Amino acid sequence: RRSKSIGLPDAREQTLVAVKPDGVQRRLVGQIIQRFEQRGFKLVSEELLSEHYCQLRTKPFYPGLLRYMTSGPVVVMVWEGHNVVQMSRTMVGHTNPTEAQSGTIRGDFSIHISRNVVHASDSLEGAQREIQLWFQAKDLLDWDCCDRASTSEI
Ligand code: IDP
Repeated sequence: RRSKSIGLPDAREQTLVAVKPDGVQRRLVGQIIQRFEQRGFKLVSEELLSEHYCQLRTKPFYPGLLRYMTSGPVVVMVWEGHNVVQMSRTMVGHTNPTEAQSGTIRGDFSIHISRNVVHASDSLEGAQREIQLWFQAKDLLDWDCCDRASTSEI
């Protein structure tokens, strides 16, 4: 059953929040997002999903997949590091949560293939295509962790 909106007058007001470099480097992104979620704010962002999943458009589950993926906002990120494509897939786990091992994200947090909580690109080429789809080059930063930079450089 769909819940009724209580209709607060300014409930559609939007703001932009950024986690600044020290917040990112101190691994606080998750905790900061959690504060906004717990306070009751709603995360809103754009949808490019039909393009994202265009290779699956002939599959019988595609209409349902699009309905699922556009049912609310998604949080899209680019993570960087040695072997990150393959290792993210390992961390995310099998597409079907029934097959996903405990300890993987899908294995720990999901039970059905059509609600498997997270996406990670499946190849270097796929990652390149998806990153270009969601981000402009200017959105992607080349940065050194503060652990390695001397404070006099900042
Ligand atoms: P992946 O997400 O593990 O890379 P893909 O085969 O690329 O797997 O499928 C993309 C998404 O489509 C899956 O994560 C899942 O949400 C959905 N999906 C895949 N196969 C099925 C299916 O048989 N039924 C329902 N949804 C599916």
